[in-house]
Amino acid sequence: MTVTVQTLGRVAIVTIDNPPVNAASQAVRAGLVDAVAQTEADATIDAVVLTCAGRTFVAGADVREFDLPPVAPHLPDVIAAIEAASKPWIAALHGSALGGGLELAMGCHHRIAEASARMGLPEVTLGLVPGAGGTVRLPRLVGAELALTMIAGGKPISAQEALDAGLIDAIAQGDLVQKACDLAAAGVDLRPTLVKLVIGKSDATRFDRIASDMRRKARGQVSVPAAIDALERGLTLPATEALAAERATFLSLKTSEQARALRHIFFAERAALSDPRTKATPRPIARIGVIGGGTMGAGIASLCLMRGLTVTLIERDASSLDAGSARVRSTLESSAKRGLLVDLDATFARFDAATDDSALADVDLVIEAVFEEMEVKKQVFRRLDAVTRPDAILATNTSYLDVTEIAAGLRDPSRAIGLHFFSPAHIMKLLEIVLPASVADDVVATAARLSKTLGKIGVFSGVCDGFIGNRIMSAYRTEADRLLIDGASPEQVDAAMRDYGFPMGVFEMQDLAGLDIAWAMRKRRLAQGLSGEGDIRIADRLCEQGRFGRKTDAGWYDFTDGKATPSDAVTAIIVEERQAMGVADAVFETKDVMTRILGAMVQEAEAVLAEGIASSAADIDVVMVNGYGFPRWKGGPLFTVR
Ligand code: T1G
Repeated sequence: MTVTVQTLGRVAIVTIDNPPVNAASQAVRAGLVDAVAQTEADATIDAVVLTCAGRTFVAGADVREFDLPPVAPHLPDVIAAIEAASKPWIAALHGSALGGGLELAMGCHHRIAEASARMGLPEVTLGLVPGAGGTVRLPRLVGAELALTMIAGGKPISAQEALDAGLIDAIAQGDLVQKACDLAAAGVDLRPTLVKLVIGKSDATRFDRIASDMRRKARGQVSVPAAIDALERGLTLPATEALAAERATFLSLKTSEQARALRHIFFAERAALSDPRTKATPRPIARIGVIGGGTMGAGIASLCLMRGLTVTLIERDASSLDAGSARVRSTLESSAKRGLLVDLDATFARFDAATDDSALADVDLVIEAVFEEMEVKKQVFRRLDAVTRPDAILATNTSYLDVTEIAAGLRDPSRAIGLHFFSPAHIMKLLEIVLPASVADDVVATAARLSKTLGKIGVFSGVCDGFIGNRIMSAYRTEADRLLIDGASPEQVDAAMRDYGFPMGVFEMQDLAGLDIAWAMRKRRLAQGLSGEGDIRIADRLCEQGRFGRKTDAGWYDFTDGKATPSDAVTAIIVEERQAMGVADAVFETKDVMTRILGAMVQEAEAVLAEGIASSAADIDVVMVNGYGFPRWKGGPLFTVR
């Protein structure tokens, strides 16, 4: 049974039990309609508590139903039945009350939550708007401005924020359901939520300013402006009219291309680590060693500390160690300032640093983040082989080197794996888990569980030059250079990519990251006999002139007071290279830019798939969306062609 009704004195307890997240499936909705009828007919019941079994309150409508025609009873009707009940309903919230789950709770007459509960309307992240009254009831409970940021931003708020705003009536100290029953037994009123709204002139002005800012930031996305429009109707129209308009918008967006793309990514992210080897028993991981306290090493160390692990940082000498430790401390301090870290002292207590490898004698896993040079990495792995426990896992953070070759020097290569973090490691969600042929099944299972522990979106990759993401990025970056030779300008390419939905274009990105870093990488790769990135030397020539990007006020663009402008010097170099390659000047259509860029991405992605480097097209979409700025609401490069 997905919905059961028990009684405690004169209080009915309605429990939803639909694992894993109590999604409001058709069975749940039908069960709730029956529960309303049953409690209304029972003269011994004065009030109702609505709760959920398992780890969370209703986490939303059942997204798996969205590709099917809606089946009655529909959630808005279930909520209306609860709201119209003659006996007060109290929602008892734990875990995440999201989307339709929060809408269901707002249809109840009162709400009480556990301190750790979170509440939100994330529909815009799925290309939708709230479809069961969220844009009408939420502003009536928390006010227009917070409703706007919650609905258009899609991010949940904490129980304390909800209490302060009036979304919930109390935070339960102790047993949640018992507290809710006590509240019910003490007598609560049938408080309506669809009350008339009055918005003051100054509030309306603030609202309009925030709304226009959110519309601008959501450029290219359909759901955010639609959600703001729905909220504006919720604030101005009679509730019934606004509810009907909201539902119509939700139903029309549900079948939209962007909603389909966002559902694809939602499920793809959760299906990514489904390799059969993850069924092996993972090794326990509590103590991590990190070799190298540079940007990546310090970021990885900070991430592991923030996620509750114990970390030993190793550097080659005292000054590098001090610098690395300082990077870790400043990352943790800034995370604490942003409320991302609760107990700074306790976190620091789990951190130590040493220059002697013997400090790694008892770690469960080591991640090396040293210089991207094969011999350097092999030497580090040889050192680790000598000092770590035989069952300790050795991971390399290399972004493109051959993990099989790095592992080959070990007495037991089966304990080696690649963990390719993206900078900044404590923020970027993507983790490429690179699997050499020698890796043991339980090491694969351990890496998959570590990815979850670290809050990452993990994707398995085979061993090749650049794995999945860097290999595809290298292909479209080469195509972007070819576009310049064929007549496009850097600003044309960047503008086209931004219009498509990338946060910035490929040349702007290089100016931000620093052309010298990629230049050094290209020279190192050539020195190691690895392939270059095509035969076009425009970027090399910019570097030879010291044009490294923003940091030198000149790169693909000239920078004046931080503002980028097209550069005549760059244009001259492009023309020279174009002529040297015998290409006549061509006028380039912006629409052709993305055709070529996407084409190069898809071609390389298909090769990555065909070679078995990625285990599915969906995995490639997850990598490109979460690590390389591919617009999420497009679903990923391969989703666009399938
Ligand atoms: N519907 C169906 N399945 C869902 C689901 C949902 N809403 N949410 C999660 N799952 C599955 C998920 O696919 C995975 O399945 C398992 O549950 C665990 O998820 C009408 C229109 C709640 C914070 O957007 O944010 O309501 O892989 O790995 O890390 O206005 O799940 O095990 O087979 O993410 O602990 C709005 C989406 C829907 C919330 C838990 N709600 N979910 O995170 O577990 S639209 C959402 C989450 C809506 C109304 C509108 C998270 C979580 P499997 P998980 P987690």
